[in-house]
Amino acid sequence: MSDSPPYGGHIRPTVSSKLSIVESEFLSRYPFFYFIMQFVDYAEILVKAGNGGRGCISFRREKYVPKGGPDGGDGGNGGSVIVLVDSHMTTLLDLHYRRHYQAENGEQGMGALKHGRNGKDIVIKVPPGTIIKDLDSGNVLADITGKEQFLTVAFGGKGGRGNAHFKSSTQQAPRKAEPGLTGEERKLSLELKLLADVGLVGLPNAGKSTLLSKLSSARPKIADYPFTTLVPNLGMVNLGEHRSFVLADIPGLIEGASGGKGLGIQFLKHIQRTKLLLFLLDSTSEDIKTDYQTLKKEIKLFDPLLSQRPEVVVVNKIDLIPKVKKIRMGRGRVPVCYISAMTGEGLKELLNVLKLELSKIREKF
Ligand SMILES: Nc1nc2c(ncn2[C@@H]2O[C@H](COP(=O)(O)OP(=O)(O)OP(=O)(O)O)[C@@H](O)[C@H]2O)c(=O)[nH]1
Ligand SMILES: [Mg+2]
Repeated sequence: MSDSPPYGGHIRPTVSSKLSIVESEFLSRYPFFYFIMQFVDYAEILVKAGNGGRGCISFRREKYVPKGGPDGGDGGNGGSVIVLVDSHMTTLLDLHYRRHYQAENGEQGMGALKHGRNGKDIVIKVPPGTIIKDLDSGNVLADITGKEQFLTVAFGGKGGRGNAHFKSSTQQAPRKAEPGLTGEERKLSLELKLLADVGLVGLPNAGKSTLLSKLSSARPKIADYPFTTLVPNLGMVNLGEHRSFVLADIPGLIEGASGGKGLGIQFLKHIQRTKLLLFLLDSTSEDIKTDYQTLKKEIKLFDPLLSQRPEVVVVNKIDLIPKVKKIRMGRGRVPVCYISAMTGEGLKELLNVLKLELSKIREKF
């Protein structure tokens, strides 16, 4: 549980209008894909820092100052490429459309000891939870999680020294200056794994998005058909006493999701970093225990560690059944709540359980 989470209220992926003609045509034919394209969680980019400007060879020439000596200034430094976290972003969509980032070169040094202008840095904004990897070495350079975190991914080349630096007792008129150094160039991959405290897991139509909309100011699409949610949604849930947590709603899972059925398990990585999983079950289903086992199985196949995460089981839609039948989970160790996300029944109790479970986790780590 974070006292000051990196998100503010309701967060939605941004939509870019920069589509190519082919993409626009494709999307007009298959509008379904438009929703998916709004959310991009992987991108590969090429970054190139600016080169340093060369140092200048120049001599002071002034009336009444014979043999004025060397006065060549230094070249400016090349600009660097910096990755900066932007807590308002939730997708790498912008990087999907722009793949090359080149910072400015430094300017050459000039006479009269004038330093060349430094090249401007270029800043690439990414959402919190972005993992940056160097594609050539395979090394992870950073896992950007904080609010104001930044990382220089390619350093600009240093400007060369002008001939004024090379004057010595034996060399009074040096005809030597340094060239600027070349800026770093890197191929990077950026992978987004959203940061949320609690992850909602459920079969399609269980009411995950309804629950998110009731607990936070997020307004995900809700409808009476499976796979309404096509991309993850985040919302901030207020627990009072200056406490809050980020809840993630991801597309529904079905049996065989790990083998690619439905929308597959590609979105599970966005709840991989949560502290707690909230299993949402539909009380009108034939067998809610089987539903729960199906979900657990798919999660385990995706990541065995994720299936061991602390959990809370929530039985939803109790307004639709005449009598609530209590169930036990994990030999009674897993808390079970009974709610109606639609009418709001049981939501207060659920928040209390979540508050308690999150504080237990915080004590542990
Ligand atoms: N009666 C009743 N209906 C509910 C309740 N919660 C959700 N619903 C309805 O169930 C349907 C599915 O709700 P969603 O919130 O879209 O379900 P979801 O789990 O997000 O579904 P996917 O995004 O497709 O995985 C909608 O018609 C909701 O109005 C509830 O507590 N009671
Ligand atoms: Mg949904």
